[in-house]
Order: sequence, then structure tokens, then C-alpha cells
Amino acid sequence: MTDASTRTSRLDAVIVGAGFAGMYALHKLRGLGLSVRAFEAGSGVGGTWYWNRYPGARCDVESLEYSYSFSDPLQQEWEWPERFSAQPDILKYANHVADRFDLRRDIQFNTRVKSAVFSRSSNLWTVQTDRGDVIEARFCIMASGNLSLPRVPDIQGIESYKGEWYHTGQWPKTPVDFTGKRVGVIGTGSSAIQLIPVVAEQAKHLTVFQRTANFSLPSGNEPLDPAFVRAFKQRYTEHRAEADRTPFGIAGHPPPTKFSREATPQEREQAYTARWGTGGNIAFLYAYKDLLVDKEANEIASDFVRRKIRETVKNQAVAEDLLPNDHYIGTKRLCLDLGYYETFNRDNVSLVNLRKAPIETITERGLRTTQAEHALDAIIFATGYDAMTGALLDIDIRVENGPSLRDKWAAGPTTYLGLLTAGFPNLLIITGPGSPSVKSNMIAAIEQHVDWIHDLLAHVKASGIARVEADPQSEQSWVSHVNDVANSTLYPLANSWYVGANIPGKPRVFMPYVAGLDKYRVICNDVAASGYRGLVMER
Ligand code: FAD
Ligand code: N01
Repeated sequence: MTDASTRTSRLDAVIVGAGFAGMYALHKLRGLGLSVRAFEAGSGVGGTWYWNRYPGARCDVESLEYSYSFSDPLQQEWEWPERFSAQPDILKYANHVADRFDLRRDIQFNTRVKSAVFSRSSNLWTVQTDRGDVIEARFCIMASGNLSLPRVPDIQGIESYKGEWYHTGQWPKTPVDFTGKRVGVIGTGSSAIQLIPVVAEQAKHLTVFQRTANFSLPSGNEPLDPAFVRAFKQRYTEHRAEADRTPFGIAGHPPPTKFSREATPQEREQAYTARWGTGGNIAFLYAYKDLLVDKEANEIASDFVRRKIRETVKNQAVAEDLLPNDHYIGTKRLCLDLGYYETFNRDNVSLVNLRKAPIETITERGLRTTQAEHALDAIIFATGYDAMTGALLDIDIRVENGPSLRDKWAAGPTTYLGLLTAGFPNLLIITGPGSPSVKSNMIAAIEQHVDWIHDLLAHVKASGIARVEADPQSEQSWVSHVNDVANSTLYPLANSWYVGANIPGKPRVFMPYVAGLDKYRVICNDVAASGYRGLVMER
């Protein structure tokens, strides 16, 4: 593996991050004849899939969809082994893409960008890294990820703990063997729900510390049938075009035609039963048009899943603790699992309901709640991320003699289209707050963003423009629109990372744009066709 370790001091564009966003941005911007370099904190490509090596990690959007569409030869030649592929296979794919498009020569690994300061007199960003690089660049492209800053909660006593501890988003490269160990998992989000069944198979005893019960559906994962894949690939291009016209960037699920109230109880039962276990959270949420906007409709779907939990978990006291009752189904990321609820039927697994017995402290030997001390050889923090804004605000981004991005976003992030933020010229954000990103197939969202940024930079180059930034009024209108759309749904009601509720002190702002990737794409195309309405450009 070669590493672009020579330090160029002047570039057209710096890209922060070499996950799926940074890799594609590098590929596309090279095509404009720009000098570009990506800086990546990890030692390899893949982003999420480089860091999340925890047992059980896999995608929840089917692999034939959760993959790049920009190159037909790539999508034709790549063979996914499973419907929802596991992390090692997704990382293999990322490495294949890096090799196939010769990306590594312009990626500097093991390098964290610490600051980026824009000068309005030179129209250049000065970017500094933790390895002492100082780079001047006209454009700064933030591909730093919105689930890339792992968060270990401030639980007192952690420094005194004598056992091993891990965070799912910073998993060691060498597999961890939990055989014969007493393991504790803190959290029951998507990461935990994937990890728990696998670790339970190994550990002597697994204790799951749950603060908020979550909804999960059986994924129905299975090896991909070669005949199915052959047929799928024959119409890959049409399939991707169809996906572009859907809210989630995923084709193959007919959009709902009925409201829940228009169906009889028997019809609803049939609809949810047909979707249970067939895989895909989209299929489930697509049962009726109003599932994510109408409380009553949602409650019926939520109740269906609660019944399934009661039927699956033998110990009814444990089942009751596992019943989600603090949010509407789908308003937090709807998890997919492989035997999550079944795992609680194992003799070596126990559940601690932290609502009844909150954590008091981590001790030398394990973890103490208000009711008991749990001796643990290992603790796994499946406690999530400082999402959407964390990685961006971790970098000191500022304009010379002006406020920093941290100052500007102190009350919550504001952007135009999720792509630019007023007052920070020549800064482009991929999957930023105010974009559909996490509410869609993220690779589809990434491709749409990068293509739009590519076209903007082509326009800037052709027109001799030195500085491009969002107009503050247009940004304000976009923020209001994002809020209006969110407030017409049930999403903002949940205490999720979509509103920053998982980080104490983070302003409560609903960050994703939930009108759908299809509608968003039309808006972005329209902005470009209008000569970039809402952007201020200076020569
Ligand atoms: P990332 O993959 O997060 O890459 C960002 C990169 O930037 C990282 O490698 C990071 O090291 C680097 N970086 C950040 N800050 C700096 C800095 N200051 N200096 C240098 N480097 C920096 N989405 C889906 O649509 N479907 C799924 O099935 C799905 N599954 C997921 C499973 C897990 C476990 C997680 C955590 C997320 C999942 N997601 C999924 C969301 C996933 O993050 C995106 O799909 C996608 O991989 C994001 O790509 P990215 O390049 O934007 O960001
Ligand atoms: O993180 P999360 P995640 N004490 O924030 C708990 C994507 N993803 O890594 O709900 C006790 O969802 C917290 O409890 P509560 C996907 O987009 C996808 O699991 O805050 N518990 C919660 O249970 C996902 O949404 C896949 O009360 C504490 C958990 O930790 C996103 O990444 C797989 C706590 C955190 O859940 C993040 O998922 C994995 C504390 N102090 C990830 N602090 C796929 O399947 C936090 N918790 C594709």
C-alpha cells in the first residue's frame, strides 16, 4: 500500500476523510484537472467500515444498493456475498475501489486535519494537520463523515477500571476474543443490536445495559443467489435510475398507496406480517403513507413489533423491559438484526434496565448500578457518536478575523442545502446537516452531493470565480424549510442523535432533511440550473 506522504503546500482542493465520500470526491475532482489531496486519520480507506470492525457489523441497506453507481464496470464486476454484507466485505470493496481508481497516491493516511482557516484576501484555505503539514488550498471539501466521532459517555470511574474496554466505532484491527469472559455492553442502538448476538455466542456471560429500548426487525439476511444477481445486474442502470427517484435512494420497494386508517385491522396485520422478516426497514416503513406522520398509524405498527418481542422473548419480565415505549417506530434509526431478541433466551445473557437501576459508576472490577455491582472482564461501549456535526466541529474551522464554525453553530448547525454554510467561502460539506444523508442510502446521497459539488467547481473554474459562498438569506430559508418538513413528521419527537439528544448540552435541533433524496435532488439540480441561486460568487 503506497501512501501519498510527500507534503505539497499548494493545492486546488483538500478533502478531509477517505470514506466513501472522500474517495468519490477525490475521483471526481481529479476529473476536473484539479490538484487534490485527501487527508485521512485512519491508516486505510473505507471510513465507517475501516473503524467499525466490531463483531456483527454489517450494512442495513442491501449491498447491491449500498455501493457506488458511478461506474458500471465496477458494479458489474464486484460480487457481494450476502444481501446485507458484513464489514470485512464492505472494507474489501472500499479497498478495491481505491486500487481500481488509483486513489491511494493522493491520500495521506494516518493524518488528522486539525484546523482550516480561510483568508478573504488570498481566497485560500490554510489547512494544518497533526503531522505538521501546512497546505494552502482554494477549496476545502469536508468528507469527514457524520457518524465518525465516537462518543464514550462521561461515566465516572472509567479510569479506575482494570478490565479491557472498547468502543464499537474504534474497534481494534485484530479480532477480540471474548471466549470465557464476562462482558458488558452499554447501549442498545444499531451497533449494539448487531454485536450482542455475536458476542453472546462467545462470552461466558454477557450483560446488556439498556437505557432506552429500541425497535429492531429481523434482517432476513442470506447469501445472494447468483442467478438473482445476474438478473439484477442486467438491469443495474435502470435500477439505479429508479432508486434516484425514491425518497431513500433505494429501489424495489413500491411506495405506499394507502393510509393506515384506510385499511382494516386484518389488512394491517397482513401487511406487517408480510414485511416482518423479509428484510429491510424501508419495506416495513413503506406499509402505509402516514406511518411517520400520524401517531395513531405509527402506534399500530409499533404495537405489532412489541407483540413480536413478547412472542420471541420467553421470560416475560425481560420482554417487558425490551419493549420500546419512548419513541415512535422509525423516528430513530430502525434497526435490523440477526437474532437480537432471541439472544435474551440464552442462559448466559442478562439484561439490566438502566431506567430502573441507573449506572452509578465504573469500578475497578466492572460497573455498579444503583442496584448491584456487575463484575466484568470487558466493557463494550456501543454508545454512538457525536453525530452530524461532531467531526466538523472537531476541526478548528474559521475565517481569518472572523468567527469559527463552532461559534457560528453554537445554537445548532445552519447550512444552505446541507452543502455550504454562509460566511465560510469555498467550504463544501458532504452529507452535512440540512441534507438527506442519514435518512437515505448514504452512498446514493454521497454520490449526489459529490456530483453537485463537481458541477459547481466546474462552473467556478470555467467562470474564473475565486470565491463562492452561501447567501445568508438563502441559508435562513433553507433552514426554515428543513424545520418545516421535519415538524410535519414524528421525527423530531424522538430523543435521537438526529436532534443531538445523545450528547449532553448539544443544542436540540433536528438536523437531517427528511423530504426525501428524490425531492432534494430536484431542488439541487434546479439551483444549479438557475446559475446557482442562493450562492454569492466573486471573481
Ligand atoms: P465516513 O465513512 O465516516 O468517513 C469519514 C472519514 O473521515 C473517516 O475515515 C475519518 O477517519 C475521517 N476523518 C474525520 N475527521 C477527520 C479529520 N479531522 N482529519 C482526517 N480525517 C478525518 N449508511 C447507510 O446508508 N447504510 C448502512 O447500512 C449503514 N451502515 C452503517 C453502519 C455503521 C456501523 C455506521 C457507524 C454507519 C453506517 N451507515 C450506513 C452510515 C455510514 O456512515 C455511511 O453509509 C458512509 O459510510 C459514510 O461515508 P463518509 O465517507 O461520508 O463518512
Ligand atoms: O449509536 P446510537 P449506534 N448510558 O446512538 C446508549 C448507524 N449504524 O452506534 O437511547 C447508557 O444509535 C443509548 O441509549 P439512549 C445508524 O445510523 C448503522 O448504535 O441514548 N446508555 C443507545 O442505546 C445508527 O443510528 C448500523 O438512551 C447510553 C446507544 O447507547 C448510528 O450509526 C449499525 C449512554 C447508542 O445508540 C449510530 O448507532 C450501526 C449512557 N451514558 C450503526 N450513552 C446498521 O445496521 C449512550 N447510551 C447499518
